[in-house]
Amino acid sequence: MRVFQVRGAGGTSRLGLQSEGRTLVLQSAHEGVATTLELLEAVEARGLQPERWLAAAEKADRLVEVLWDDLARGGDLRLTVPVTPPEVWGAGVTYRRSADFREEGTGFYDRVYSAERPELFFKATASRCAGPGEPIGRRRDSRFTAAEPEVAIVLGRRGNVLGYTLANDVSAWDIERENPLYLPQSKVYTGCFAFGPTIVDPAEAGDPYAITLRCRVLRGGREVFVGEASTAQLKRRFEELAAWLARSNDIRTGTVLSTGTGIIQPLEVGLEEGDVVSLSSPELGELANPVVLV
Ligand code: DO4
Ligand code: MG
Repeated sequence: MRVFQVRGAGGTSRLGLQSEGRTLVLQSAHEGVATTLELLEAVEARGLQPERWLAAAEKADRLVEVLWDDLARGGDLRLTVPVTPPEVWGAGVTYRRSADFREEGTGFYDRVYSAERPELFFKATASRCAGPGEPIGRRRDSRFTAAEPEVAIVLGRRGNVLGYTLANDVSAWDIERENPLYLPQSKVYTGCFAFGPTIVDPAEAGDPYAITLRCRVLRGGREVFVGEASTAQLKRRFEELAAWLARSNDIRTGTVLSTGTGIIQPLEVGLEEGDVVSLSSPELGELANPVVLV
């Protein structure tokens, strides 16, 4: 099963589900569930079973079948973030390529790549997140900002993995390179994180270490960068990253942890206003976002 959220004219987010080839959108709350976060919380707090809830909601006429392509095109109902996250965190230097690119003789990046403790950083609040088609930001004081295409995991309150999604940990690399103490400013700002289009549950995702990702940067419709990676190249396990995040740190159901990039955009092709960053994965779907200056 995959879950997503849509937003209509009223601006509130509503739950949608993809199951057995059908795309369904919830019309009104059923058993206290109207959003993805409420669904995940009900699963964790009261043992709600999504398949049974779905069957009951259908019987109660709370769901309407729609076409995924209509949602993706964005009419009256358009896709938004697949969950409104209590917090978003990032893991860094989890792929050799990211360590090699970032390392400049400091030793920090190489050391964290092979250390027992991973790099984890606070990434975003819900208001800084973009869903499918929504704008991502390039800071006005950054000359080189890059897309960081990643697999993100959605967590339960014990750090358990509830699902997988595509993510873009958009980052101002020039600010990070100037001084590692500037990392929070390179990572956290308006429109710094995109994710979606859906959350794929572990049963449907298959082998989480065989997820492939492709990133294209389009400028005026022309492709100026394309890169690929696979979670087969990930140095750490998803559960390991989640367990470190949950150490001495209460996390809430629906917390998103983006697990690091294996795709490095070349320094000559930083993001510009009007670019579109398009991520795709046969396992996780497609996520495209236009770039705006913030
Ligand atoms: O160490 C800086 C951030 C690394 C990162 O975000 C990544 O490797 O994806
Ligand atoms: Mg990253």
